[in-house]
Amino acid sequence: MMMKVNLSLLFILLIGQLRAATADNGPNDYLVTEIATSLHSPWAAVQLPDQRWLITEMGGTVVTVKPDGSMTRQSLALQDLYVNGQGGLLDIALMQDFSMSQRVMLSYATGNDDCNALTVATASLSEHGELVNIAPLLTTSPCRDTPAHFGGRLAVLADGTWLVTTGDGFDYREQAQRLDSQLGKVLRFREDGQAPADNPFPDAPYVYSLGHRNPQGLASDPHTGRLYQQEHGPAGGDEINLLIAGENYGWPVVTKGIDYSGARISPFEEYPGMRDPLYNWTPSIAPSSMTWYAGNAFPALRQHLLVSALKAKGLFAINMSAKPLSSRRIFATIEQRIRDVVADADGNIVVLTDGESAALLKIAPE
Ligand SMILES: [Ca+2]
Repeated sequence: MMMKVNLSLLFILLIGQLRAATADNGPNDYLVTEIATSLHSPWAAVQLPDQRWLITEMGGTVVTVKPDGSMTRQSLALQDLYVNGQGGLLDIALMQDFSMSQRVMLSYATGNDDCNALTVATASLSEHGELVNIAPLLTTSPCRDTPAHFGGRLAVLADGTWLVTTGDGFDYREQAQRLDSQLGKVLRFREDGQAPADNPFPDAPYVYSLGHRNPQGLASDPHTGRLYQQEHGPAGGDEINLLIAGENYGWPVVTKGIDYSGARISPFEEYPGMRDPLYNWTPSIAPSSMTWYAGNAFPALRQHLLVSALKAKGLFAINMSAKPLSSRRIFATIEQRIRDVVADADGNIVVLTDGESAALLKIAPE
């Protein structure tokens, strides 16, 4: 009798563990289909209300994919576009009033090998499906002479103002701490390119936060309005931060990563007045993009941040209502460098792979 009770108990415990394991690893029953292939070094994808996709390619082209799968490619008239290394056409995002205005925001590198920067511009989608009336709004200063660490991620806030992340230019890490430089910052600007009057630093009107290395993820929880930012660390020290106006996120004074040479960048893993990351990946996964998942297709992923990774080749999920936070790989059969992650109108998860012959993939429940 005693034996039987123990076995039943063991059985219940085992089932409980199996369920926990399934829930932990994320959805197991999913189907991956191709929305588009033969994309050339794509950087970002956005779905329009009419279900078309717009995909930026770093060389300065935008691919439009219709629901029937047909593709067109347009070379954008981007004045002074700088294509080299990590530079090129980067992000695209829809204006809040896109349904009426058909306007989008773009980010791209401008300049040349000796003096380059990040530029943000607006454009309009014509009735022929082409991006026209491209109007630059702002260009970061000072310029740098490296083809690396441009940041470039755009996000619109509930009040209609915009954020753009800027990188430290790789060789200019000290400037991430200086308010007279726009390198290594998150900048906030109005749709007309002006600085909002309520930005935190009167002497640096566009700066929203400082102390960043190469941030390429921005996401917000629509219910709480909390903003999350993600950035590439050096060797280790990739971060997710709770983004708050006026805060200093530490780079390069504080980092949990080390330099590629193996040298310590900083003796400090924390420092007074500098905000710790919510989550840190060491070793690095190279986080390229991030979205807050609120869709219905994968209920187990609601309240999660989904993070795409280049180096770690895949997709990660962070349950933002768990304590402590932990990151886990999801959809493990996707073993490719991922450049962007978004959800479509049905809550399916859509990822953009990286490289010269890349694809836009839809992950749907099976
Ligand atoms: Ca930091």
